[in-house]
Amino acid sequence: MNDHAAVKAALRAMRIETPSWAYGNSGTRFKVFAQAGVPRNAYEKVADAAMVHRLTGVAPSVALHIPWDRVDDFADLTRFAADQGIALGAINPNVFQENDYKLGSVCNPDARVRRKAIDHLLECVDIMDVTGSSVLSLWFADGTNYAGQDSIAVRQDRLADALREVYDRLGADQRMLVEYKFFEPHFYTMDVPDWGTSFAHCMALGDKAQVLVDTGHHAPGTNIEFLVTVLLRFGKLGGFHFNSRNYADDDLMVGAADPFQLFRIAHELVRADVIRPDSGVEYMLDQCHNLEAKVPALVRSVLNVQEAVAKALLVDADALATAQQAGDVLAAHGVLMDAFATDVRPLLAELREEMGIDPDPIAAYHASGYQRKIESERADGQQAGWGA
Ligand code: LRH
Ligand code: MN
Ligand code: MN
Repeated sequence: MNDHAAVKAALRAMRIETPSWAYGNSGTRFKVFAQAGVPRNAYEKVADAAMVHRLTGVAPSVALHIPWDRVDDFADLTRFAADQGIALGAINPNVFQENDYKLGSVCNPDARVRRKAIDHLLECVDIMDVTGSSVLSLWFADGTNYAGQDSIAVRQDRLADALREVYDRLGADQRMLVEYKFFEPHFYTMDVPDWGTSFAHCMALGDKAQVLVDTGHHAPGTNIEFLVTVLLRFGKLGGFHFNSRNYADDDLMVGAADPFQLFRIAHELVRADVIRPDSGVEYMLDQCHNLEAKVPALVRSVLNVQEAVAKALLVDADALATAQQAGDVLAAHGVLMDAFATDVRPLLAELREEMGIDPDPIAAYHASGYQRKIESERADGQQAGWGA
C-alpha cells in the first residue's frame, strides 16, 4: 500500500489493548522494585490506561486479570472506564496463584480442584456479561515436572472437558482465546505448550474458540509469522499478547528485542487484512515494566506496534507479487527490506496531528504533569499480582 492516506486511515482505525497488570509493580523472582505513583486498585489502573489512550489515540480498552482486578461492582468499574473514555477489554481468569493449583487447575488430578478452577472461569464469563467484554483470555499454568508424574493423555481429557463446559457458557458475542506457553511454571510438560495443542482444542470446540499468540511464549528460533499465517488461514487466530523476549518469557516492551520480527508478523497481518478493528484479531499487550516507568513504557509499546504496522502497510504488494511470481528471490526480499528500512515516524507524527493529539506522545506525557500528579496522590501502589 503506497497511498499514504490509506496507510494513515488503517493506522488510525487500529486498536491496541493495554493490560491492567502492566500498570502495577512487577519484578523478577529476585526483587520487585516498587515505583512511585503506581495504581492502588483497578480504578487507578483504568485511569492510567485512559491516559495511554489520550496520548496515543489507539488504545481504547484495558484488559483485566481476575482476581487481581476484582472490584465489588463491575458495572461501576465499567461506567468509570467509559467516563474516562475507554472500555474494559479481555477478561483474564487466574487459575495459577492458589495453593490448590500446585498440581494444576483444570488438569489437576483432584476433581474438587478442577471444579473450583472451572467455577472461576465461569464466574469470569459472568463478569464479561457485566463489563461488556467479548473476550475470555485463557492461560493455564498446568503441567508436570517429571516423567510419570501424571498421565499426559488423561490431563488432555480433563482440559478438553473443562474447555467444553466454559465454551458452552459463552454468549453469542463472546469468544474464548486459548493461550499457550512452551514451559514455565512447569518444566517437563505444559498441558497447552504450543499453538498446535491450542489449535486442536479450539478446532474441536467450535467457532468461538481461537488461539492466542503471546509472542514471548515460544522456543528460541520459532518462526512466529509462519504459525500466525497458518492460524489465519483456518480462521483460528484470535489475537496477540505482544511483548519482547531475549531469553524466556521476558515480558519486555514489544518491538524492543527484535523489531524486524514484529515487522514480519505485521506483514502477514496486513496481507491477511486483519489490522481492521472488526477483523476478529485482538491486539493486546502483555508486558511487565520492572525498571522503566509504566505509563510512558506502555505508550512506547503502542508506538512500537504502530511503527511495525506502518512499515508493513508500506510494503509494495504489487512489486512483491511480481518478484515472487518471477522467482526473483533477491528482488522479493528487497521489497520487504525497503519497507522495513523506511522511517515511518514522520508519517505517524502527521497522523497524530490529524487526530488532534500531540505528534510526540512521550514528550506530551512528560509535559502533562500526570506522573507528578499520580506520585503525589498515590502512596503504596499495588503489585501487579505476581513476581514477589
Ligand atoms: C503467562 C501470561 C498469561 C498471564 C500473564 C500474566 O506467562 O503470559 O497471559 O495471564 O502472563
Ligand atoms: Mn500472555
Ligand atoms: Mn507470559
